[in-house]
Amino acid sequence: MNSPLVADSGRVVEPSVQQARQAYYQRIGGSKLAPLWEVLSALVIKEPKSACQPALWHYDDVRPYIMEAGALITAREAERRVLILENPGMPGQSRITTSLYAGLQLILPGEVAPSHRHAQSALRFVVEGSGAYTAVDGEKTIMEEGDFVITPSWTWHDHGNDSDKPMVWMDGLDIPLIQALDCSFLERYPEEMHPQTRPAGDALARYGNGLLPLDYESPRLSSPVFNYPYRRTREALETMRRSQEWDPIHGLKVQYVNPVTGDYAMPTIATFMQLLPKGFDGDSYQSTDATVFSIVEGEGYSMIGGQRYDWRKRDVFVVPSWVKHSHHAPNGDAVLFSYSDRAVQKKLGLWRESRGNRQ
Ligand code: GTQ
Repeated sequence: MNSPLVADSGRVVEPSVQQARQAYYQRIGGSKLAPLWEVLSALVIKEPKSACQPALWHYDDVRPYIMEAGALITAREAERRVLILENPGMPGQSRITTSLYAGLQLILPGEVAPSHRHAQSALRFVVEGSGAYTAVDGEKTIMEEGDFVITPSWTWHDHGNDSDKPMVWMDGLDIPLIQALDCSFLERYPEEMHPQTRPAGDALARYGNGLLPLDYESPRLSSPVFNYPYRRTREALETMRRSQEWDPIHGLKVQYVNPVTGDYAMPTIATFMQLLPKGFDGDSYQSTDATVFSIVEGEGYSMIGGQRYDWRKRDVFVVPSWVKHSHHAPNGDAVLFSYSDRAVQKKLGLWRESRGNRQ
């Protein structure tokens, strides 16, 4: 206990000793040094305690602002016309959790968001509209509500809308993670659109049918399937529900996988879809991966850190790391898409969960 590296936390320190220490800190500060014992208890903590706060965005509240942006700036001018979903615990930091970014992107009919590529991986989760596209390395995919679309790290991508209605999707990117690692690169394609080199639907046919081309080896860590259509996911859940095997916390929950490796579909972001049947009254749960939820169907509420958050179709909410929460769908079936940095935490052997009792 008398080791010089143990701080006198909670104990009275003689003013003369305190003064001597402060003077010492000043002196070593000049040599770019600092005493660990003054900060250790804030650095290595007993359990996660995040600046990230629980938060919810009702789509009905946000949509008018998104449409207003459509009148103020073009997709071309903005490069990406997106309203960032900023966590209220980390204002100005362009993040929804400590490691992940979320935004709502608008593409109006006839618009194109020009082609670029970057180190950051992105997911698109379609919230409203039908028929707009994302092109990834020369292959277009037409997007529908509930589709989960990937633009892997360092792949060329542009977005466009050939339909006659606005399209809004949620962007999920690992921007804060790449920021922490200082490994961001960006390149703009010399033309607005990357040339189309493969027919639409090629990747899904090739890699998304429980088949792979003979001796296939993937050129990248991300799934070669870059659109996981909601129609298929929903159909799978509907068939699976017939066995009536409900998890008391998650309902019926699936994870999107890379068919080549069986790992999560993206190297840094884990993605999930879950069905809560009418009357679902979930048990409490906590995990180390702060999670962003987007409601695809239905309505209900979640208890997060003892507070109730009511949600309905198209709303977004976030649960911080290690905060106890539970999901409830008293009035009808609900379907929730979610994403988190679990893919990273698991690779590093850090991920933990605790299946608790009712809150
Ligand atoms: O579509 O490439 O919301 O680069 C933020 C950064 C979307 C995109 C965002 C991006 C993109």
